[in-house]
Amino acid sequence: MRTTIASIAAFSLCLTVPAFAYEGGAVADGGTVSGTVKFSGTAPAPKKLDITKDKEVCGAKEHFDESLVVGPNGGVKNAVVAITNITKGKALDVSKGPTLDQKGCQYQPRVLLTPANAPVKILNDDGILHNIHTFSKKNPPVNRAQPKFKKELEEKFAQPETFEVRCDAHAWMGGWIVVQEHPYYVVTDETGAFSLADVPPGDYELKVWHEKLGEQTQKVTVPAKGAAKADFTMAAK
Ligand SMILES: [Cu+2]
Repeated sequence: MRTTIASIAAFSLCLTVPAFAYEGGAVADGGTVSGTVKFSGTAPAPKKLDITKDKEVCGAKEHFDESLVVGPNGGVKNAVVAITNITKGKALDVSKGPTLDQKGCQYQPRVLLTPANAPVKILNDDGILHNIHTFSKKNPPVNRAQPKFKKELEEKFAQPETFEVRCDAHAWMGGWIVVQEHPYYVVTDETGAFSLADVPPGDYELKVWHEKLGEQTQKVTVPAKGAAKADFTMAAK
């Protein structure tokens, strides 16, 4: 009898454990991982986008395809670098989420990181109708009109996932949301550089993801209070 109850209890526990188990707390002797994501070869010239609607607002400045932005030094902007196999480290703050701004008929930023379950603020700065449409699979898809009088919406995403965001009103508008299960995620800047801090010493797998260039992984060892380097080179697919 006792065994049966214990088995049931253990089974119930399994069901309630989230898909991602991560324990946040104080980090002793944390180190850093930093590096760059570079493009291999000659980057294509940025393509100008056709602004076909709401030209008085959306056409106030020229728009270029941002799905691959390579800086003068060959750095890839908007790549996401994350540790894939970390179960313990600094806390993930879910009380405050990031802001996704629809400004000039463009998503700013193009690639948004958010902790799972954090409130994501979605702003409409343009005074025209936008429609936030997520192509998520693990999280219920969001498809909400945001008329000009609706300056702010809020959404939460419970499941770690990377998915595209599109605007049904403006075909050229596109972006990405990356939902994090832990804090060790970062987006590269215009030089392709990234840095992750307060990483507990240990052996990890580091993954880079880019919307056009795909994924790569490499192993990295973070020494206590030390610095590990990891550089990626990505080619057009
Ligand atoms: Cu729009």
